[in-house]
Amino acid sequence: MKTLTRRQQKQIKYFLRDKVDRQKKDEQIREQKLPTFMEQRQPYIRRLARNLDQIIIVDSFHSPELKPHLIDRYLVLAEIENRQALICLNKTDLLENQSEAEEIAALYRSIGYDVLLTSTKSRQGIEELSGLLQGKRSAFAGHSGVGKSSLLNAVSPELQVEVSEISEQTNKGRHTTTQIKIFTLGPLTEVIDLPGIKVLDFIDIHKSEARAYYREFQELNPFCKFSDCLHISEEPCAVKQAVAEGIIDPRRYASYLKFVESLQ
Ligand SMILES: Nc1nc2c(ncn2[C@@H]2O[C@H](COP(=O)(O)OP(=O)(O)OP(=O)(O)O)[C@@H](O)[C@H]2O)c(=O)[nH]1
Ligand SMILES: [Mg+2]
Ligand SMILES: [Zn+2]
Repeated sequence: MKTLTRRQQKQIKYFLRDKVDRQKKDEQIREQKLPTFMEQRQPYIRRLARNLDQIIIVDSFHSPELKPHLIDRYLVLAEIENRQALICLNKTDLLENQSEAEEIAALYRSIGYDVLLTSTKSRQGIEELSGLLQGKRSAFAGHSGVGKSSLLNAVSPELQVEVSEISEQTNKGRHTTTQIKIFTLGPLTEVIDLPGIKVLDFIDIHKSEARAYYREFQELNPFCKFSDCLHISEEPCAVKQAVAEGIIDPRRYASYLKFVESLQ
């Protein structure tokens, strides 16, 4: 018999796991227990978000590279859970040209999100970040190595949160924070440091719902010809028209298409 490659073995393993999951899902649907099934499979940040005042979405310039599509997925999460989001673009000291930071900050501000440009090295934005934490429960979310724990240390050095260097080979973080850690900074101020997460699944969201979670699409959605327009191939489409006219940024539209593709 031909021996299977490791890749094939892995594929089979995933397939079986999927199959078990599918059978379980069918059973749950039959027994009307779908919400429980979905709930158990939510990424923990979704469940945590409900107990937060704000989600601080951290990303970094160059090391590791900025991942705008991941920022957008975190924003979707904030929209679904109806939480305040603060985008924190860190490591501005690594930029040769600050206009790169200003440009991406302007994009998100134009949609209506708060954006802070920070650096734990030059301390840009740290006082402001500290101010925005006061009186709230916030969690720092983002992929590994972007500087979530370092930002906490910059705000409150006495916390002495563990951080480590980016891997030189991969230019990625080393998953230094492995557990959720809650710190109390004042009587009403709590901050939560999260392990790096770069995969955010939305198993309970249907493709047709995606358009509700891209904030700048919301006011255009009713003007598409079809009330359930996905803004992909339907015509006429108010969102596609807004992209063509430069009202919606093509990067956000591309990220939306990728997001829809990733859904059921
Ligand atoms: N140049 C520069 N480096 C930074 C900055 N902030 C953090 N770093 C460095 O980035 C590396 C990773 O920082 P961490 O704080 O451990 O990152 P993290 O997001 O907590 O990573 P995980 O815990 O793995 O999710 C460390 O070497 C930090 O010194 C910054 O503003 N500028
Ligand atoms: Mg960390
Ligand atoms: Zn449309």
